[in-house]
Amino acid sequence: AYYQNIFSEVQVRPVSPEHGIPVEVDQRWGKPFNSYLFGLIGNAQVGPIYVGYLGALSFACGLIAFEIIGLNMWASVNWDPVQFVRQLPWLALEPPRPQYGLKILPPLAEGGWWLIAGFFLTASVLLWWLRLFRRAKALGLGYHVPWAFASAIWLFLVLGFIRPLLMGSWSEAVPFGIFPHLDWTAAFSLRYGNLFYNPFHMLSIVFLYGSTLLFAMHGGTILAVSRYGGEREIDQIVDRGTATERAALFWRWTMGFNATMESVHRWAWWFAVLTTLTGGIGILLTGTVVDNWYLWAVKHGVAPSY
Ligand code: BPH
Ligand code: BPH
Ligand code: U10
Repeated sequence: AYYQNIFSEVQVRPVSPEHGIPVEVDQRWGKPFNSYLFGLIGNAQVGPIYVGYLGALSFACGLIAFEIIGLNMWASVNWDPVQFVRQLPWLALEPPRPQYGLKILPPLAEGGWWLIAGFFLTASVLLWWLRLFRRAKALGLGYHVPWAFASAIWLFLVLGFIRPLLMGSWSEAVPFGIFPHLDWTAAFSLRYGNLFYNPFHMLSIVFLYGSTLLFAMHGGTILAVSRYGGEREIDQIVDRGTATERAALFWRWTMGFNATMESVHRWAWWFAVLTTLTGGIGILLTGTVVDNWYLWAVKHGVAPSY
């Protein structure tokens, strides 16, 4: 094959679109078309997309949550369209105040809408997880992607559901809104004595930054050996070629040890998964088991106690 990259690639544009392997229940939707721009960043063929009842339900629930949040924000500026756009980043849909505790349905304007939106958003995300699982199964894949997403959902549920349950109040949960959720994050850290001293926050940071480090290393490595066919990573796992050899040697020479064409993907998967897994543990412990991370750190000799 000729050496091809984003600049020299020949875009495949079949007259009749490629439909992939047959599936038992076929609910693919949309008339496929070719796009030059998509061809530059990936496959030129766009669609069909698999809808199915899980996808349709997930999208419907997501849309309901999105609408409830948006309409509440709009109502908060007296339905003024200009102010809605101007103040959008500051607008919020807040959870119920503490006096409502875990009440299922407080007045709509006092957190009721927040609970309804949260319900539909959670349903949407869980349905999306089922969809990932079912699509992976239909294609005969492993379940690595759905399990990785499950790790993200774990943190999502801890922040918005599990921890508020343990604390006995929905008011503990995160508001919907751009800056409001950032304010919540900062306030949370301050309230519990600086999250930097939470060892699970530390771990989560290690894995988050580690993920970007690994992504940069691996993306760079593969691009650098693509002239030897390195981007055909799977071929290179099964039948190690000069691209893998050089990639491995590069890292062995640079830092004394190296991964393999397969294991580097396991490194990446675990780093990403552990980011939200450890993060969720850290949040769950905050306010339930530990009330002040700074004092905790002093007590355990992590922070100095002058
Ligand atoms: O499918 C996915 O990715 C493409 C899954 C996903 C994942 C996955 C998936 O497989 C994995 C492995 C991860 N995320 C992993 C991670 C990391 C941890 C391991 C972690 C860092 C992380 N994800 C974080 C995040 C974050 C944050 C907060 O940091 C966000 C916001 C996300 N991930 C988001 C996502 C989604 C892109 C996707 C995903 N991660 C899950 C999609 C999902 O659950 O969808 C449910 C909702 C819908 C289907 C509908 C939503 C509706 C729209 C918001 C509104 C539509 C508007 C409409 C079109 C306008 C028209 C109406 C108007 C005219 C009125
Ligand atoms: O897990 C964590 O901590 C243990 C989170 C986190 C946090 C948190 C977390 O909850 C909080 C409260 C803070 N950080 C607070 C702070 C302090 C105040 C701002 C400050 C000290 C700080 N964090 C600092 C830092 C720093 C630096 C350099 O200063 C770093 C690097 C970090 N924090 C890093 C991190 C991460 C390790 C971790 C964290 N802080 C966040 C990990 C992460 O990826 O979180 C995002 C992912 C999710 C929330 C999962 C969402 C998955 C959903 C299923 C997606 C659904 C999408 C859906 C389709 C959307 C549709 C919406 C529409 C319908 C509207
Ligand atoms: C990828 C990939 C791919 C691969 C891969 C990888 C991405 C598909 C197939 C790589 C990925 C992995 C291996 C996965 C794991 C990676 C991570 C988790 C990312 C994070 C990595 C780390 C945390 C590891 C960090 C380790 C480092 C940086 C190496 C540490 C090593 C050193 C500090 C030694 C540095 C060596 C130097 C400077 C040169 C040699 C020096 C010595 C041996 C020391 C002694 C020196 C002398 C005797 C010389 C004299 C000294 C002089 C003259 C200086 C004197 C100065 C004085 C002040 C006295 O996609 O493909 O493969 O593997």
